Amino acid sequence: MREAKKTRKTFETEVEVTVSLDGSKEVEIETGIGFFDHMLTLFASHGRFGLLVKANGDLEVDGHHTVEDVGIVIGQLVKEALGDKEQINRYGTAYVPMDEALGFVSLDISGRPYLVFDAELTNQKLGNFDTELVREFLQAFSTHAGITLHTRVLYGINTHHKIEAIFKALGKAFGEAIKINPEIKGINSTKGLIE
Ligand SMILES: [Mn+2]
Repeated sequence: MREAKKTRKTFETEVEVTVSLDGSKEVEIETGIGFFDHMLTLFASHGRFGLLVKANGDLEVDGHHTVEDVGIVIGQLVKEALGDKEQINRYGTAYVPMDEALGFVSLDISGRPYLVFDAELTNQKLGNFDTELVREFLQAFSTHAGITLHTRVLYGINTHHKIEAIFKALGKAFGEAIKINPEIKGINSTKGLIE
């Protein structure tokens, strides 16, 4: 069963996360940042994996540490849960529309962290969430999971819709990439290893 959990505590945040790629599909997110909870719920639900997140961060400063640290821990646990990555598709790509906005994500569970982020988010704040933190989350997640992650909002007007399209596409692409494919013998790499 591909599952991992941990608690990470610093002077800025305390983050408790469980990632379950095969077992429970339960999703429960509580970070103190409503919009971020909404996005993580979309990510896990559309990725068809279980995700429990409880974060208690220094929101009196702003949401930065909380969002970044949740991204770090989810990334670390995804990497741990995937183990040697045997028989996974490895790649996932998705376009997802959200009303007038179109989001795109293409990712490779390559062991090589890289983020390409191309989205114009005009509204700077959604509730107590700073929209520039979308990039921070994806950077932390891709770095610690070892994922090459490209995302783009092709067009759109409403910032909430644009970000929602990104997170839904992230879920769909990730769900595809982690899926066990019986046609793949061993590791899906001509090198024979994905670190
Ligand atoms: Mn929404």
